[in-house]
Amino acid sequence: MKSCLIITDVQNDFLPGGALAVADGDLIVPVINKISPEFDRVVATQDWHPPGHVSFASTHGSNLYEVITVNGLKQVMWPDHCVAGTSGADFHKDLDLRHADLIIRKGAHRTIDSYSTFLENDKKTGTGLEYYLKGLGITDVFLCGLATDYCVYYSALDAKNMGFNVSVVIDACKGVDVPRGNVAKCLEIMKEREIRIVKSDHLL
Ligand code: VGL
Ligand code: ZN
Repeated sequence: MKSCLIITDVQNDFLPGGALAVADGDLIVPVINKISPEFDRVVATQDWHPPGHVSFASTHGSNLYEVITVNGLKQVMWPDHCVAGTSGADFHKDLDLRHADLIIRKGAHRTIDSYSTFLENDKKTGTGLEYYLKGLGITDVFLCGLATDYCVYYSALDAKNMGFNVSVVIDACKGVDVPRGNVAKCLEIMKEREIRIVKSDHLL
């Protein structure tokens, strides 16, 4: 077995005080720092949107958290967040990235969102991460970060479909829970797909 930890979107805009803050999102930072030396490889991701991105309510004049259809895809209307190069898109200042081998940015195309760090929301356009990991002989992918019910969830499903053994380190994740109940629903679906839900102290 060869393992990789994927640290998902631990960025200022998803943390308390940020544009799309996940409640208690900062509490996972020390947990991630503690586990990250335990893996063969570590990848960190950044949500990295251009101004006027398709996922921003402001782009369409829509209400926040409304779901609209754009180019045939359902799209949640988020507040403007993680605009490329802004402080909101920076990693949390205490996130220890000394073990990170690769930083991958996603959602950078104006007309398509990318929750998953493997495939954009059209489920076709790859980010290259699948082949990076397969090229290194990684068999087991562990996911942590933000948000449990969006980027972690869609990344976990894609990783499983791509043939990796997949675990979500549940105490190293926090969800946005939009709409309410979404985190619980996503956890159920992940368990059905044989994605393991593990605790950080089982990895140490
Ligand atoms: C995310 C909503 C919008 C995430 C990204 O990182 O889970 N959620 N963009
Ligand atoms: Zn986003």
